Amino acid sequence: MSDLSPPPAKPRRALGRFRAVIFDVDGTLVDSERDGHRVAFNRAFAEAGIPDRWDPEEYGRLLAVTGGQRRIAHHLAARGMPRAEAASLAAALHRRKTEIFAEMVRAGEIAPRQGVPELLDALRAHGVTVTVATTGTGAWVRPLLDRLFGPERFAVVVTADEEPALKPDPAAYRMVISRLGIEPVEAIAVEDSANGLRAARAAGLTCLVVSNDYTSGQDFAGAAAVFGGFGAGGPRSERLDYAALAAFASASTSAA
Ligand code: XBP
Ligand code: MG
Repeated sequence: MSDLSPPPAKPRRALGRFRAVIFDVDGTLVDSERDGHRVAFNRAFAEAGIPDRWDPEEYGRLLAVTGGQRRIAHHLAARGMPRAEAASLAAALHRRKTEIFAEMVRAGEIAPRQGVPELLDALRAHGVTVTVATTGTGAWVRPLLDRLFGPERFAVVVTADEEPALKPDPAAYRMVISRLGIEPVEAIAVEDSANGLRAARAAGLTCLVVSNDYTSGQDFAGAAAVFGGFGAGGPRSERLDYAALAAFASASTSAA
């Protein structure tokens, strides 16, 4: 599952011209930001005797800065701390935040987005290779994926540990593609945010966006399609389930 493991066999074309689906984690596979990461950041601040607390609105604005450590450093610098001091305090706070969040994962406090387990099960049943490209930290990403979706569910997992250039940089997507031994046009990315969409597009991928409360007002120009959630039950254009994904893949394969 790590990038040190042998590369997986080249995925077959199980979804039209596509050989793999690459999922983002935060906000896409899991509902992790408002009641997860935000809470862990605030606990780390409290433990360190720092008075700052991020409420849901402020945290929503801070999500424009990807990566927890960069987010803290940006916040500290914006409230006047010298940059070098902000960077080193951010590193220490983020180490503790990562431990706290990993503990929340172990305690079962982070849930998949509704409809995601069903989509992953259907992709497995149809033999589609699924992978992950995230800017999150490996220490919590890997236990979270194992706990919620089962061990070995994803053929490749690239986190900030393997690729420190964070989204909107395309590096994490490029690493997944290269490890699969496929071309960018052969993969579909599933993202929740404009930063993630930019990363996927810059890597040359087709990108579907499934927005959430924090991201639904963002600019998704360049997305192949935008959905409001996962699962069946709503109008086809509003929810992403396996049938919608297969219909998209088939239409996009005949158009190519
Ligand atoms: C997620 C992030 C992460 C998380 C916090 O963005 O930017 O920083 O908010 O996790 P994406 P860490 O969904 O685009 O990957 O504290 O581990 O960075
Ligand atoms: Mg995301």
